[in-house]
Amino acid sequence: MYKRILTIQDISCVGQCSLTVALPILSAAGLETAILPSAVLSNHTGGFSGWTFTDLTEDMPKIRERWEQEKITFSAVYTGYLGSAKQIDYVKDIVKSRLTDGGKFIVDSAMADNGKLYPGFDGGFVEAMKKLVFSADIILPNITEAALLTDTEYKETYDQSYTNELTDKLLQNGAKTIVLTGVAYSPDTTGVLIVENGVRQCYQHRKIAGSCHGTGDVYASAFVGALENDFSAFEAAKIAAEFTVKSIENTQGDKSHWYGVKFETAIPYYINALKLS
Ligand code: PXL
Repeated sequence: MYKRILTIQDISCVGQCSLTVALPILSAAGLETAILPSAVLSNHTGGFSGWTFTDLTEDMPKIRERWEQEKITFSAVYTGYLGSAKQIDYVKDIVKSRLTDGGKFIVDSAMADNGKLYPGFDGGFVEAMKKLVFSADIILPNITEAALLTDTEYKETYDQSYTNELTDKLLQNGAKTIVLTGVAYSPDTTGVLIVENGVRQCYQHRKIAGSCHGTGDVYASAFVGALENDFSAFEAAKIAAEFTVKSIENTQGDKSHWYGVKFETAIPYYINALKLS
């Protein structure tokens, strides 16, 4: 079956995040990709001095109604950065109405990193995001988001007992499959912790110095692309990790490219890893 998936996140016109990352990666994964933009920004909010923000919340129910009339459905729905807490109810309506039976609902709770919420988000948004995350089939929080979603203290350095606490609390609250990102037990490694069918598995890989913007979106998109090519969550998490590391490596040393990663350069690797070439 030719899969059509829907991704709901913002258009940051410049900055290599959200839809400008998700669309090319999901296309490379051989998936027809429909979009629902949550907002349009001139550029992302992570490091530029300002940005425009056009909220598209009220377009969402109108678009859903049109899709209902056209009988358009999706074999997966993948959400990222959302523009307002109100959108979360609209997204839930879309999933309920347009996701095919057995289709996966994947949520990247893109709202925070490095212990801080992104500009424009507050506690009310976190509470709303909990509703979305705990209704999803698969979630991809980073450590900061997992701490916020479980009302747990954020820690910069930690061991396995902390990441087990986070994933246990996520499961207790209703999470099903968890891909916890940015799990770094030592200064020079990082990785992901996957909880799938009650089994916890960690995939650690080399860490590249410095923080990179947009890697969460590259990672989540590559993960969804692999998952929808029938890889398990663990295999998809590994492929996405290697693709993201290569993208970061290919960006290192170019100071003018501080705002995102050159994931385009690693797309041939990704297609090969998915065995599509
Ligand atoms: O990469 C996450 C993201 C998505 N969209 C916008 C952002 C960010 C992170 O800062 O600002 C607009």
